[in-house]
Amino acid sequence: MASASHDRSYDACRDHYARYGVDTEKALERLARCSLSLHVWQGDDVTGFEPAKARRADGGILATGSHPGRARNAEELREDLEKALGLIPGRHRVNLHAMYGAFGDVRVDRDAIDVSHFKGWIDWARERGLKLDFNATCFNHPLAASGFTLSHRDKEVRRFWIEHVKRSRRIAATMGRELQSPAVHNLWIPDGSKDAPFDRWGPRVRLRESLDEIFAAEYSPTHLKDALESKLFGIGSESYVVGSHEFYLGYAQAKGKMVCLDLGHFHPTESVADKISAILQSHPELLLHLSRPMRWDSDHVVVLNEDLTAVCREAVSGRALDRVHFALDYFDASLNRIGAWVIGARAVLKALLISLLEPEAALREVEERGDLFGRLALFEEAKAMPWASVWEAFCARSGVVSGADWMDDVRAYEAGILSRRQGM
Ligand code: RNT
Ligand code: ZN
Repeated sequence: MASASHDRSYDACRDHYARYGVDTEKALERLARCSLSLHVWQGDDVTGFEPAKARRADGGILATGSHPGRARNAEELREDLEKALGLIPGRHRVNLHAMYGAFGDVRVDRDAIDVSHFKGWIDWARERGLKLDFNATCFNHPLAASGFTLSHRDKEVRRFWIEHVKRSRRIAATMGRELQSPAVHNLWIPDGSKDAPFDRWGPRVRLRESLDEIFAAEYSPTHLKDALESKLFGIGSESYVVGSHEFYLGYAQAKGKMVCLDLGHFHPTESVADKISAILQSHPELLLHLSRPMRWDSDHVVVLNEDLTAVCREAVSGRALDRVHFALDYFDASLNRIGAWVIGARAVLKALLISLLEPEAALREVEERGDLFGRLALFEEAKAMPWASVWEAFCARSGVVSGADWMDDVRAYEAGILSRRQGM
């Protein structure tokens, strides 16, 4: 009975959209091909699995909150990811950091990691038909405590991190080859200073040289895609960030790499959405880190808001969905972590769907005629179009619980599994 009334509401909304020249079936078909990269670090508060490691803010990254149930090892993290992925319609990727290897009780420092430490993840991904992305971890480590890594003035510290990133890229390329889908390797480093430096040049010269060394190893683009993530400021790098947006934009363009735009890494009034059509004029592809800044780069759980929809609309209206990689990047330890994944991922998919359902032809037509009233009116009408019924259909067809019923699943998992995890 529920599904009959469900279908009726979908049929009605399909007709509604058809009046604006929008084909809901096409939108659903396109949405099903959008893969998000789900970040493992929401599941364990960006801690990682290196032995005997305290939670440190080196590099300015630290999740706040103390909700019980954090994943303490790879088995728990994978179990949690499976739960979350089961509540997210579509086929998605999993995004790892180097600190999530299986290191056992042995101390394997970051300059000694190799693909053997990630075999468990690759096997797991293969069994479940998932694809992987990867990140070097240049924070949460004593050699990052000074606030400098690849741009450190000490050659030995630079050597350590160069080796780490080289190894991370090699691991990523192996993942891409084994799972037959290029892994995106994203590089974010915390380098910068709390107070105003005299020399803004030296660290940037050293970063460029370190990157040149790192990227000297070439991999097939069918195995690996490199991205570089800038930041405006961070905890401990309030006044100067070596890898600024301009730095990486120029470097990436010169070297054929992608830039990564994190929604929390720009001035609060700056539109990341507006950058997409600008950057994609001269860059083939782009990585997005979907996050929700709250006054600053706070990494709150992504929700369906105007910023998110604006970014998705740019990728859709520019026919650039195949050129933009959508990765989630936030970490909130104050609430159920599986819920945090699902809320964020569903929000992005909804924003993509809303964008795919926009009355594009009508909007283009009024804009081309210079009908400014018509354009504004259509924008407003579009906001109230019945996309929710199409979303319900998407969930139903993907075999995923729709509406708010998925909340019950998360609560049952919390009661049955998460609550048993002691000793955080
Ligand atoms: C930090 C960057 C970076 C990290 C993750 C863990 O400001 O956003 O992307 O959040 O790599
Ligand atoms: Zn990020």
